[in-house]
Amino acid sequence: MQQGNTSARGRNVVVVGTQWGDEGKGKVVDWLTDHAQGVVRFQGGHNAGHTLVIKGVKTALQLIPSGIMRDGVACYIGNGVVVDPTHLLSEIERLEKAGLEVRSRLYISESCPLILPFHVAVDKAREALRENSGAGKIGTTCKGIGPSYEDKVARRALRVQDLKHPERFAAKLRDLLDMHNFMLQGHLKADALEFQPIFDQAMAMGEQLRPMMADVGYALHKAHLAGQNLLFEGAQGTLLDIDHGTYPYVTSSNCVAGNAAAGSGLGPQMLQYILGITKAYTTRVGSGPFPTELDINAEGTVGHHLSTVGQERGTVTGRARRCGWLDAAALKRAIIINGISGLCITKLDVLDGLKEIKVCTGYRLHGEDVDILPLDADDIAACEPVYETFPGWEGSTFGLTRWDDLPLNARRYLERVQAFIGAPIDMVSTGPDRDHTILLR
Ligand code: 2SA
Ligand code: MG
Repeated sequence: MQQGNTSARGRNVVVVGTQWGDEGKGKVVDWLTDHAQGVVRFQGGHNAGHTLVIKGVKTALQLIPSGIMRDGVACYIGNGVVVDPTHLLSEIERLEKAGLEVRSRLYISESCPLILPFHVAVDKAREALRENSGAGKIGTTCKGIGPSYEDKVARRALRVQDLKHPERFAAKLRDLLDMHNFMLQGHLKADALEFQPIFDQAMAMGEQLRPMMADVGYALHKAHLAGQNLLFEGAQGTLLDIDHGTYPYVTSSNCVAGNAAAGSGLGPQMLQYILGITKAYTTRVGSGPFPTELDINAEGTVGHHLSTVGQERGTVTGRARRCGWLDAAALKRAIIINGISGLCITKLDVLDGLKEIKVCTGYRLHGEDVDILPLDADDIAACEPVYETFPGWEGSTFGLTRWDDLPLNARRYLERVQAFIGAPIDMVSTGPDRDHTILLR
């Protein structure tokens, strides 16, 4: 591979996770923002945790696009995002306290469905019910994401635009709350919520959010016509996608690149480069099948190494992430679904010091060889991974910025992964800081 100028810069770029989230998208989006005038979130909500390290200072963003960390970059929350106004305002205030200018360059689509307190109550009560009934939790972040998307699809959601119309808001809220209280008090065996505090709080927050409400699709269209570069920041990852992920152990939105258009209002023709972010190993937080999973608790094992050296804990919930080897057969599916133009491999330095490194290149499933992640979660759970084993490397890759400086075995490992998955590796991230980046194209 040769060092050069990545084609991920200088056009409209979509950044998506190719695994189960936490691939390091936040850092890469921040890095690419040098060449963008706008950053757009198009799905998910504050279940996301995008960690950025700038000059050694760590910031975790959940709902606000990572572009907010760069002066003058416009940040758009597209219609595909579910917005919890309480959380949004507290995230704005946190960033303002850190000295950032937020309100003048944050645009919130009027069409975003709201997350309201009863969505959170339903999310929590459902998880408890699943656990107690033996069905097993999904392991959601309990932020009300799923219940809010349910209301959207059922065409009864309260949206950001409703905050501008108190009477309309009140009427819709009464109906919606009645329905959720019926569920909460019925089979979810939880407490009902009261109308007035939810209404009063929503109206007060609506006043604060009003100057930021926007027609995001049209604003993006105009930004594009003006020659601006836009960056679309995916949240979660392909294997958590509501349609293409390990259903039902998924989130409730489409995390794949195709949704960057639908979830923002800019046409798909305007999206020129799809950058997939892939961690050099695999993690998953929450329940569901994970063929290459390793035990993270036994000291001295590879699983323990990945978990501790990689500091694998949920940014939002603090949960320990499950860890395992890179699953290239799953990656292959993610590359196809997203139409990946190029990949960025992150956290390569976490593999430093391992004697040998494995990559899953297929599975044995019910006595047969399979070369791509199956679609059915039960089949995935029954998959036995087939591994290729590589020798590890000596020395540290941490912070390296040149391909040629990587140890030979690290280069061989990446070249083999690239050949197997059939997509180019355009970037390698060797540490959390902006500068810890190797650029290949
Ligand atoms: P939800 O809350 O309905 O979206 O949960 C459904 C599934 O989606 C997973 N999920 C995530 N997986 C990885 N990272 C996420 N963001 C946080 C982070 C998570 C955290 O960056 O670390 O702090 O725990 C994220 N958000 C949702 C979730 O685990 C369920 O499997
Ligand atoms: Mg995360």
